[in-house]
Amino acid sequence: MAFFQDPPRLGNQFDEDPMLPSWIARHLGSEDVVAELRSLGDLAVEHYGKQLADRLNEPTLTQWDAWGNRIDRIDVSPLWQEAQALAARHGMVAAGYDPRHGARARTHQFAIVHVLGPSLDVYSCPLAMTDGATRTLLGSGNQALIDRYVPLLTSRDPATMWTSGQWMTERTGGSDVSQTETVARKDGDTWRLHGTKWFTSATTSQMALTLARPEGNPDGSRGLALFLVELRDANGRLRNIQVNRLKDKLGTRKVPTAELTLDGAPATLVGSASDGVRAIAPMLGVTRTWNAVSAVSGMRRGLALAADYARRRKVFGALLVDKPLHTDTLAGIEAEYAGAFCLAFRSVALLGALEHGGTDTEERLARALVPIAKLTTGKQAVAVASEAIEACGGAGYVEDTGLPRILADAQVLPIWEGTTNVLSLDTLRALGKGGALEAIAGEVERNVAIATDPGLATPGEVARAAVRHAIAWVGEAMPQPDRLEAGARRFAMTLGRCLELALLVGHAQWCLDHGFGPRTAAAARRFAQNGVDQISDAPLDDSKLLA
Ligand code: MFK
Repeated sequence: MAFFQDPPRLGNQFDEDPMLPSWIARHLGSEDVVAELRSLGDLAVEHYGKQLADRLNEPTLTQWDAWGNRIDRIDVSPLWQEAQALAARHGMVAAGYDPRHGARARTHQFAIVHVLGPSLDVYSCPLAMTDGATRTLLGSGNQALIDRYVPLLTSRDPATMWTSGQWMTERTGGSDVSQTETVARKDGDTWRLHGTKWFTSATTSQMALTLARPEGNPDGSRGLALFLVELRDANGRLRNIQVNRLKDKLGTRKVPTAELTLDGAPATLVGSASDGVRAIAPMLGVTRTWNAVSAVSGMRRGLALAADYARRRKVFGALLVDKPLHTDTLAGIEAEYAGAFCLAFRSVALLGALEHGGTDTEERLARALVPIAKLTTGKQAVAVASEAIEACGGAGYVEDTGLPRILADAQVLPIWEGTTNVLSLDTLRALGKGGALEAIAGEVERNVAIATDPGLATPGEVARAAVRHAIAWVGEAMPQPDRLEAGARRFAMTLGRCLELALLVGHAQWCLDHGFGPRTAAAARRFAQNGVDQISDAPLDDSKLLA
């Protein structure tokens, strides 16, 4: 009988998650939520099958109809159409604003996103921006816009739910948005936008938040203002917007990312006619948190498939799972997942806390923790996805197994919503506000101090030593701007990894005390071995020679 390898399969994506059930028990403790997540865990498996079947369907742009009319119609894949309805029904945005769980609503929402998201072909992208737009509008104080749009953005009815885009990036770049070229001209009671948006995902959305410079405003980001654009008229036609083309991307290929020309698109001013970056900042906090959760949920999917494959694949006389080297490799990336999970969901909890009051310390901590979580988990997601597909051997490199997409989709995570370097600099800016570094050190100490189990002592000390080293380094480097900037990524990554380890240590102790077993403690020990402290000063002259 010829040999055929069994493909990897998924089990229930809630029950099989080594972190989520204990985290939910500790931070939400609701039987209803467990039942809901368990049922979504099965739905995720069902949609994984659909995802594989839908693999070759990608969005298309039809610019002209048969009679020469410009129509710019975008058609998305069948799974994306289903995802829109699922997202509404399961409250993937709405749950975050549901008063039922108070400050813990965000933990509930992102648990749903974590379980279901990886099976929806990056539909998380428009949802993240929809969530960001909701938060931005709620913070704007513009009651007319809140009353009109927030109920649509947070609807649980597929027939009425709207999604929102976020158009910041132009040809001048995605990082330095102060160079935005789009101009806003007053036209009676409305504004009209003229310019080109270079990376607009979710072009199928009904609205978008975007930056433009009101005519006559000064250069730089202070001169920008935040606008809301309704994309289509009552007949579904784009309102003075042209879709120039869809992007041909490495990953996220189901997402209809487009280049747009705004040719007098009508827009509404959200707040004042300046300070647009400040006005859109709440969006950045929310979408970067989505990015961190998408990073951990992407890691989970790769690991779930790699772990199942190891239980099915026999080589050199034994199952892979019984091979010490393979087990060692999987353990290393499982520990990375466990740490990343804690940091992403700690950011989630802080978002919820701030939306329900929140202390000064929580505010300072959140401002720094969001960029740190985004940049740290984004890098981990790529590394873990790469190892996970390698753990499936050649099959991991063959498109119709569906495995390579995990890596290609992960690669967007360190890029969009602020690259690793931009977020490292944002971390320095956040710490510059004062009190944030102390809040991080306090967070590390509070979590390490919970641990009484002797097996957690060494990982706890590794986290403490790393945060001490990071604080000492930044204090020394502060007066030397080039040294500070050159080392900013290693500094931010060290803070990210020591926060992950400390949170892991604290959660491991809780798991030991509450019947969730020793696995999280093992993850903490392995994470500490993987390496935490990355602080070092690479000589600037050498870097110049090399770059
Ligand atoms: C599926 C599709 C796949 C597509 C592939 C993806 C390809 C890429 C697509 C993209 O391009 S996504 C967009 C990526 N770009 C970004 O996320 C922006 C990255 N850049 C930054 O985050 C910069 O740091 C920033 C634009 C914010 C810097 O701009 P400025 O003009 O130098 O801002 P400034 O002066 O530092 O801050 C202005 C105000 O905003 C300040 O408030 P005050 O005036 O009250 O002091 C800041 O404190 C505040 N602010 C800035 N960043 C903030 C913030 N507040 C809170 N959180 C933040 N992160």
